[in-house]
Formats: sequence, structure tokens, C-alpha cells
Amino acid sequence: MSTRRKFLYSSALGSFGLLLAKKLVASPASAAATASPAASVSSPAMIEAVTGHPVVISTWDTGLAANKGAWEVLGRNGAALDAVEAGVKVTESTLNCCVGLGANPDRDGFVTLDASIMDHQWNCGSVAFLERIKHPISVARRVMEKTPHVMLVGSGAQEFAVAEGFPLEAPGLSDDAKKAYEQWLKKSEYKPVINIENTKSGPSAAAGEAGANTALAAPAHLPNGEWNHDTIGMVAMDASGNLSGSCTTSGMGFKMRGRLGDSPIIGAGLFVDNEVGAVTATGQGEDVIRICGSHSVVEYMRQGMSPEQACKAAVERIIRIKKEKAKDIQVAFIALNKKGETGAYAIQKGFSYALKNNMEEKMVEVKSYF
Ligand code: SD4
Repeated sequence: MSTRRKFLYSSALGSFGLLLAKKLVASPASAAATASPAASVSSPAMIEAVTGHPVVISTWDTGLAANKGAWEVLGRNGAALDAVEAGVKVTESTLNCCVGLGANPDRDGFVTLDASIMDHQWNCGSVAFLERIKHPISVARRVMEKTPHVMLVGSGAQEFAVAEGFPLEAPGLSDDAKKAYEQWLKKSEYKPVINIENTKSGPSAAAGEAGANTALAAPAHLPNGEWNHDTIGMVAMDASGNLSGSCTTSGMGFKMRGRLGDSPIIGAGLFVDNEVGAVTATGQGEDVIRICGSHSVVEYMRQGMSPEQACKAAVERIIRIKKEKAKDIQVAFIALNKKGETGAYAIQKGFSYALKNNMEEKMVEVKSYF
């Protein structure tokens, strides 16, 4: 970062210092004592928290290991915010198809990462299109805590991360990602497309919309036949009854360069409302974004639905919109309310979430529309 930019950046931070001082709360104990303005307004839609019973849930099988990471914080009465960061960092550190730097690249061969985090006081931060940084979730948290912004993207997000001390990792793909990319290249016959603006693309293309250029769309399935998505989304309640959530992903494998999904978008891939509940999503991000998915699920819970009913209502909304094309889409939501109740729902079979609390640690099979 140039000296001038550094100066501008620190002046901006300086002028927002007061704001940030108000924004940050370090521990659940202090959080409980510092009621946010919204939380102090009594509302019939608030759900009473069950305190003293921490719980964490996360998407897919990788959630088991992630929950263990979160539990190291929750089990010693730590804050939900610290837990959801520590938890998904476990997945970001592990080699897998869809989270972290070892994941599948975009169609031009670059791994680009998206992540978001939200605490119990409506503070939120996110990064998108971030390259060569191992822990995007921690950068998202820094955006939340150290800048006046909610979201940083691309080279700006990377510059911020490096200025904050995050190492810039070597470029390149993991061996697994290299193999998957080579295999994908053979079938997709991808060539850069001129006049790309004149062609239809995106998941509607994958779902066979008339006039769509399917060569531009991220495939619904990976070369090994599995659904092309596997984000880690995590929501947790700590011993003080406060909620937080995190979500981190490399997005759809072989996506168009520059494509963002739902995961870094607050309200779409993640939403936390400490009066009601916390929700995160996985699956085809475009269809989560178009219904503000995680926010919608929170609002359904506010109206009195259980976590599972609320997730189902959001899934049904996507089905109503997508009609026949819904058969080619996977989207799933997981939700946790203030009573510590959890639930989930998916469009397709085969989705499960990992749950951990004081009593148990398990995978939960999730009901689906199809
Ligand atoms: C996305 N929902 O980028 C994320 C990641 C994922 O399918 O689950 N992909 O759309």
C-alpha cells in the first residue's frame, strides 16, 4: 500500500474511531450487559434466549470438525463470535473442493474466496473475490471490526488483508484442484468468449433456459458427479444466549471470473438477528440471493415458525420461482433460534448438518422438497 493510501486509510479509521468504539463488544459477559438499541425495544416478536446452553450447527459433513473447533471456544463459555470464526477456520485450513485455497478454481484457473461474519449486535463484515489469503473469514472479521465498511472485494480486500498482517500465499492450485480443473476444461471446452454481454449465462443457463450459453455457466455438478457446492456455514449460540454466524467458500467451482455467490452477502448467505435467530445457506448462491434467503428464514422465525418450518418456507419460495428448473438446483438453509432449537431444509436429498451442544455431537439428515 502506498504511503498516501496508508495515510488516507488511517485517517478514515481515525474519523470512525468513535463509531467503532461503539460497535465492538469483546465478550458475551460485556455483551449481555450492553444491550443494543434494537434489543432494548421490547417486541412481541422477540424469542426468549435459553442461556447456559451453547450450541453450534454447520453445513455438510465438514461441519463436524468445524464444530469441534467452535466448541473449543463455546465449551469454555467463550463468545459465539469467536466460536464461529475459529470453527470455520478449521475447514479453511483443510484440503477440500469448496472452501479455502485448496478448493476448485474459477473457469480461468484462479481460486477466489468469499466469506462473511455477523455478531449479536448486527455488526457484520465480509470479503469477496479474495485471492491468496488463507483465512478469508478472519479478514471479514477485521473488515467488521477495523473499518467503517461491511464489505471489501478483490484487490482492495487483499491489500487490506496484507496490511493487517495476513500472509499473501503462493498462487497456484492444490493437486486435487488441478486435476478437477483439467478434467473440467476437457468437457467444457472453455474458451474466452467475445461479446459475452450478449449471451445469457449463469445458473439459469445451467438449468437449460432458452438462449442460454451453457458454456458460461458454472456446472450444477462437479467432474466427480457431486453437486457443485459445499460451503461451510456455521451459526452458534453461546452460554450468554448470544448468536453469531459465519460463512466461507470458494463459491461454485469453474464459475465465471468475478462471480460472487450468496456467501459474502449479508442477508443472503448469512443473517443473524439476536432477537430471533441465526441462519446460513449453502447451494446455488444466485437462487439464495434472489430471495434474500437467510434474512427471509429469520423473518419466518420471527413470525413464529420453527427453524425447520422457516427453512422449508424459504426453499418453497425458490421452488415457486424456479418451477421446473428447481430440479437442477440444490439450496439448503440451516437455522438456530434463540431457544437453541435448530432445523434445516433443502431442495434436494443428500444434505445434512452437523450439530454440537453439551449433550451430543452428531450429523442430522435434512428433509428435502424432492
Ligand atoms: C455460492 N453458496 O457461491 C455458495 C457456495 C456454495 O454452491 O455452496 N456453492 O453460491
